[in-house]
Amino acid sequence: MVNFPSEEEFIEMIEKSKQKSLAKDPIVYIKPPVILLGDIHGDVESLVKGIKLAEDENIEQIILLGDVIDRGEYQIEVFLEVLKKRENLQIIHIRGNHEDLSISNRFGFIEVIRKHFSEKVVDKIGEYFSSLSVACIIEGIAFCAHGGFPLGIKDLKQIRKDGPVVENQITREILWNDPVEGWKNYIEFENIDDFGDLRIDNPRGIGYLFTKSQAKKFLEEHQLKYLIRAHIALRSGYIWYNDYTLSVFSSASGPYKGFERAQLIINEEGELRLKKF
Ligand SMILES: [Mn+2]
Repeated sequence: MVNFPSEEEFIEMIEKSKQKSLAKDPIVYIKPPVILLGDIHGDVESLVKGIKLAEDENIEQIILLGDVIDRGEYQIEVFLEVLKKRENLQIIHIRGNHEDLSISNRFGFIEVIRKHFSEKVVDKIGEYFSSLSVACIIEGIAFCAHGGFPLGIKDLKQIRKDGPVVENQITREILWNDPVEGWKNYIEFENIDDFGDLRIDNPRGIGYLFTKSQAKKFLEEHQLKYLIRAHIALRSGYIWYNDYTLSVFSSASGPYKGFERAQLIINEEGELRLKKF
């Protein structure tokens, strides 16, 4: 347990980090090298270790693919660590479906915040969530987001940031969509590779499922090769669903004890390397 900051200090830290995010567009465009981490879900050790590995590799840009909070044992600690590291490192914190007051109110984070701090901090956290970019494009290489891409989107300029509770349909899809392969053990599909233009509701209740061919089409339209996302708990730390879609998971304690967390390194040449840690 770390010493928590005072309410005033905490609000100031969140505000500073929020200002950094506000300066960024809804989609952040970068060039490699970069290191990416998937869901952290309150596992402070995985966060610290994942960032340390980036520093060891001399890679300055770090993408957190969202869901840093909720579920795990160290909610405030993880959030503080993200804020602190963002002061000096180039950390792009992409919004996950848990970076939303309605979700984090149900899965642990806001409850523990309320034990230690007032409603002012909760409001400030909501502002921080709203400030976050929702996707990152590694130029010529990958579309990175927590869940996926919005089905049927014509122009990426339609992608916007959203409020403390995500309500925009496009943003909801980016934060919640899943590859259909991730659900194939749970639901029966006639043809997993191609639904055509059918919209299959995500069994999570928000967003849709997308197929390999839909991912391929989206990536080709934007001259990208890979969709890199998180959002699904993976015992193996990562999984390639097909040639285009990769999921990374970086939490290994609390509800995910025993999981093999992973991170993705993309070097200057745009080559992908997955590393368990
Ligand atoms: Mn998620």
